[in-house]
Amino acid sequence: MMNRNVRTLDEFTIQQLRQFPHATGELSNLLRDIGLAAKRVNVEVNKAGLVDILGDADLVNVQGEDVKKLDVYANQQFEGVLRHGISCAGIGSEEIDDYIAFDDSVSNQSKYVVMFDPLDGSGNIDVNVSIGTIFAVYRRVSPVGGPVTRADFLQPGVRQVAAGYVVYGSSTMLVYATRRGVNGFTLDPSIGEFTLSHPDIRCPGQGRIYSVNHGNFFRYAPGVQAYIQRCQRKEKEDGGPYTQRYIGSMVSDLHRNLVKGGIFMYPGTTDKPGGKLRLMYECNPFAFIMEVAGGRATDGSRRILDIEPTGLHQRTPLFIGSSGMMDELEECLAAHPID
Ligand code: AHM
Ligand code: MG
Repeated sequence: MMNRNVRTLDEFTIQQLRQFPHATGELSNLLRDIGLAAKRVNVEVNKAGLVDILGDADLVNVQGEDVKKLDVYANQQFEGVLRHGISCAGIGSEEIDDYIAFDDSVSNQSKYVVMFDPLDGSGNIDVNVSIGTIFAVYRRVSPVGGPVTRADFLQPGVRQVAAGYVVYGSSTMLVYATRRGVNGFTLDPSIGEFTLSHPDIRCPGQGRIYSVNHGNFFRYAPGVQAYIQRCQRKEKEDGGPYTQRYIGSMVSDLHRNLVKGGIFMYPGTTDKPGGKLRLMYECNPFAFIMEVAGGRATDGSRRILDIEPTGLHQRTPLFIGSSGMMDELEECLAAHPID
């Protein structure tokens, strides 16, 4: 018997919509489109070990990195559903050099643009580690009716209307945030629908997990090193050392820390002061989700969501997580200022 108390992603977004008499339903449509692409990607991710889709596609993306075949597939799925849907006027993607204006009579009527990383953590595909999709939704600033422009994409993260991620893991989940809250949906394979499993996710104010690539320790700024050591030197009366957890797949690391409490750091290093992660489709969406859930996100000095972007693919250091741990980090950074 179906449990009729379980709400699907569609039912949930439509219920939310009904609370706003003037809402057009465009955002619900958009989320449904994203959910559909995620289901298609999920099917391929799950059989990646079985079929020849696994492996390098002999292509290099705009960042000069190897692209796996599944990245290409995921990008095509997300681009396809958004292009053929009626709720998105254009996209930006980790896999595409410039933004794409769909520029047809239907898409030009839409008020939203979407930026996404179709398959983050793709270096982990070959070894069966959870990977994910990350997306950010903005209301365009150019007039509805015409093609979108660069300015529609280069908006600070604080202007996001919604943001979310999909984690293709032991079960597949879609988590999205609007200003009203963060909600998580688990894919129920028996009906092929995302169903509400984690309503109103709040990030615990104080966590005990820190996530960082420890191999880069000697390349981090002294304040970051001091914070890592502070995590390791926690006294017994404070519960002992914090636990270090780093999957190396941002969506999985951040999903865990969001639910359990924790801090995730991808700092700048001496050789890469801007860090690795991309502002527009990795850091901003997670910063938005984390803030709505009660946490914080900075680049070490600025709130991530306030950064004025200059390029679609720009990088930024990232510190994100439980507000209490962010406070501790900031004490350490302040005690070791960089001249
Ligand atoms: P990608 O976009 O090329 O997949 O890289 C992003 C990933 C994140 O998921 C993860 O947090 C980070 O790279 C790990 O980097 P590192 O191996 O340098 O610690
Ligand atoms: Mg990525």
